Amino acid sequence: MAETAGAPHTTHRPAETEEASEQIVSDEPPMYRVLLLNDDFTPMDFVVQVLMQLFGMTFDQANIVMLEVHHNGRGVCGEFTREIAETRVSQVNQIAREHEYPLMCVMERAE
Ligand code: TYC
Repeated sequence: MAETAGAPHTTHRPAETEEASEQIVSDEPPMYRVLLLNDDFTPMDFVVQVLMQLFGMTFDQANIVMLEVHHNGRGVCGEFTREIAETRVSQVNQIAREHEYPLMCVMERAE
């Protein structure tokens, strides 16, 4: 069943035994972290432009995130609900492929 706005979000957390597992019910939707991954080919200024266009960052914010990725291998673009995160990941990967850069964007569940 599709989740509607305002519906409770149920998370099943597996535990050691089935008996010990628990259902956690929250009003908050699950959040997903969108991450950029480093590569040796995508130009720095292209990454900065993508962060500004798709994540609404200022030039200075985008530079900080780009350099974080460049130095540490990955960096956080933001945390979003699942649909928005999926859309941002697709948009980054699509614009990167259009320009024939290997830039990679992924998402992970934010706890
Ligand atoms: N490492 C790239 C370079 O030296 C720059 C880069 C930064 C690439 C962030 C990808 O997500 C990235 N041109």
